[in-house]
Amino acid sequence: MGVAYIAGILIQSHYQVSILDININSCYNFNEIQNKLETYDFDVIGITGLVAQYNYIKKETTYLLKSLYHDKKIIIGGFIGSTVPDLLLQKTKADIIAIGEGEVTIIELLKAIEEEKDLSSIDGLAFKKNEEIFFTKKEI
Ligand code: B12
Repeated sequence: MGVAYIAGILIQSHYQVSILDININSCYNFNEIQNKLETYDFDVIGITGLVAQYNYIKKETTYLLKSLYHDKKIIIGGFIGSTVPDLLLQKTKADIIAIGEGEVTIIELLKAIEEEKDLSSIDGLAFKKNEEIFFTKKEI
């Protein structure tokens, strides 16, 4: 449901959104994912998930995505983002983690990425700068 909220607010703000549902129990393999991604044109990749999906997100998804789209920012949100943000930044290829509710955060974040602005004034984020992990103020 989280991803639908995020997609809804993005569409309302005139962004284009494509959703690929790679639930852990579904039968996509990585060739199929790659084939599907090739049909999309995108600037930023958002991932959601639960902590139980950590290995899948860590080992496979972010490494595959970064190898294919090394210049695109990868943002992880959802319960996994809120629960283990520092671990995700250390062990996956994610660039930015959204912590807590994402509706306001995602709009501010995309604007900052577009304008190449610093992320420190956006609440509810964790991100890496020069290999150091920074947390911004919590989302209320
Ligand atoms: C509904 C629900 C379910 C549903 C639907 C799950 C789903 N995949 O959506 C069902 C019944 C299927 C389910 C199953 C399970 N669930 Co459940 N479920 C919930 C519940 C009650 C609500 C989740 C919800 O929809 N919230 C509303 C949405 C709008 O919020 P959201 O997803 O957090 O999204 C917001 C932010 O996180 C953020 N966001 C989300 N994604 C992204 C992405 C980006 C890029 C950005 C920027 C932001 C962002 O923005 C959104 C809007 O603010 C929560 C507990 C709770 N009270 O929150 C547990 C919960 C999420 N479930 C949990 C668990 C453990 C499970 C199961 C593993 C249980 C099991 N043993 O089988 C399975 C996993 C199924 C699966 N493969 O996903 C745990 C997760 C623990 C964790 N830290 O990861 C929770 C927190 C319960 C708990 N307290 O233990 N669950």
